[in-house]
Amino acid sequence: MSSTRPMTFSRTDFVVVLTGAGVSAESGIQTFRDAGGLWEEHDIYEIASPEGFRRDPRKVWRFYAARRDQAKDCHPNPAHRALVALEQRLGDRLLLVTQNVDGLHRRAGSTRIVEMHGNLFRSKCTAIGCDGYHVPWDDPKSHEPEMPVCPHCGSLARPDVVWFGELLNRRDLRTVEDAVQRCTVFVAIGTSGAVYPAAGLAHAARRAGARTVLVNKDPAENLGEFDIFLQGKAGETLPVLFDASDA
Ligand code: BJW
Repeated sequence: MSSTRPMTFSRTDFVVVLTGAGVSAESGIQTFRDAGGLWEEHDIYEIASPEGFRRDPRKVWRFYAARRDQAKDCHPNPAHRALVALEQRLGDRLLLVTQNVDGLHRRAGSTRIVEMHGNLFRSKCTAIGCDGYHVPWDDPKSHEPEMPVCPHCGSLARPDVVWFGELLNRRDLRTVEDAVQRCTVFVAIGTSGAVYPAAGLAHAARRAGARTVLVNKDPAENLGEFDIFLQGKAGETLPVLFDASDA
């Protein structure tokens, strides 16, 4: 976007960046709620809820196996790389919070990151007592079509992602909420602002005194929580916005 200027940060700024599916769109990964998005093709609660998984685990696994296949062939785009550059510039004065499960931020090189909705390339055991045992993606059984099992106890495994109605990892949520309380700048990128608790973070940050900025292709549902809205594609906007050379 030609009107975007590099953001300047002071030495005392602490920045929280929240990303959503729009950041990976230019890598070729489908978003959820855009035209042609995943929830247009699939019933959201049949796929992304524990009830849906109990009803038809094979169907849910087919969906996630296809997502894994798609994501592993995709590559980080200029938006992911701009956030790595921002981390190099700000160090521990940045926390990147992503709702994305595709792992592209880590593959780009971001390290100060919380994946609040989990990771597509991890599975976990569903058995009570074995709950949370991680089934590594490189375990041969997890390559079997559709229904991977726990190598520890043989029970059905499930994708290690957060579905509707499920609690987020308590430690991750605490890290995110603490960072939002002390941030001076909050930037949301490529997210529709439709899903909580992520959608509530802009409100919390602003109430705590932060400057709030939205970078998105379209107005988000929580647009009113932002002081500045930069409408555009993340891959075009972020390299300019986070360009350190002019700052
Ligand atoms: C571009 C672009 C480009 C495109 N450049 N931009 C408070 C109020 C009401 C309800 C609730 C509430 N608190 C909790 C709830 C219930 C529920 C919820 O939020 N429901 C809403 C639908 C109303 N939340 C939960 O259940 C959460 N759990 C929880 O809160 O537990 C406690 C609790 C439970 C029940 C009741 C109360 C409390 C868990 C939420 C888990 C979400 N899981 C998913 C699936 C993850 C696994 C997977 O990937 O399959 O997470 S759903 C899906 O949505 C996924 C995403 O991370 C998430 C957000 O989507 P995102 O990233 O915003 O994508 P899109 O597609 O929506 O938007 C993309 C945007 O990018 C668009 O705006 C485009 O314009 C833009 N874009 N290209 C820049 N190139």
